[in-house]
Amino acid sequence: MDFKSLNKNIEHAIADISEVASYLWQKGWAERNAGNISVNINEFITNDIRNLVDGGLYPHSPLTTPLPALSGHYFLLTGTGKRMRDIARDFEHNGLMIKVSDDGSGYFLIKADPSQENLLPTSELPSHLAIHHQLIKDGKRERTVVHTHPNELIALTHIPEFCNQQALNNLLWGMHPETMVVVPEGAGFVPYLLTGSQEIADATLVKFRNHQVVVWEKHGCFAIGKDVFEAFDLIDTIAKSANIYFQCRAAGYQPEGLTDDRLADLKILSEKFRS
Ligand code: 2HA
Ligand code: ZN
Repeated sequence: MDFKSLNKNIEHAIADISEVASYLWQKGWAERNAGNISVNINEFITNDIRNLVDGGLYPHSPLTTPLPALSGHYFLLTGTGKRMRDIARDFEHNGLMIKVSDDGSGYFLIKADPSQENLLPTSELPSHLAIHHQLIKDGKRERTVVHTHPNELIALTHIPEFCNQQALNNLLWGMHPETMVVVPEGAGFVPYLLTGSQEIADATLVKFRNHQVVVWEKHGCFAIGKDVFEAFDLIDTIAKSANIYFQCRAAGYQPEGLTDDRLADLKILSEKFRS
């Protein structure tokens, strides 16, 4: 099944994933198979293509936690063990579609090329689906989740002082005016937990109630957006702040940062942009 030919919306969603996958690789945030992307494409599955897609369903895999609000929803996902740089040039051999079962207890696989037996969903599927489930339950507009390994953010969480959400955000906001404008609620911080586990998915989910971007200690970060570009921009913005901090430190000084008054003005500005 040629995913791109299903309809224009799905074709665009795949082109967007591929473009952001190439940014992640170029940024140096996607070593080997690092990172993963998911997009809820349910609104793009029209009745005329539903039968076609459902004709290609593979056996059902159970979910650890049932996700009733995602019942029958379709997703585009990057494949486990696949390289971002390969996803960028060929989504259909490095990514796949899933459909959550009608009772939300599991999911079916849909592959562009069914002979690819090793093509399975990202190892971070529990976190991705838990976030999508909450977005739908809460009536939010975001439909994409991006996970990547930005060196500068990982490096910050190797400094015990910044393994604290308030201290981390004070630093990120203080390094660059744009960060307060783009991420006024700050980044959520999840202390170190085993990658791919339900525990890290649950801890991440709690943070996405009040944040658009979440940093995982000594691992990387997750962001949500209405499209993959919005999610990428959030990560790019906080990573830039972290970079500025390290550039100052590498040049031999402690950066001054923005004062509380300046940050308060920027917060007002961000509210104006959002209203
Ligand atoms: O896809 O990034 O967190 C590999 C990972 C796991
Ligand atoms: Zn990761």
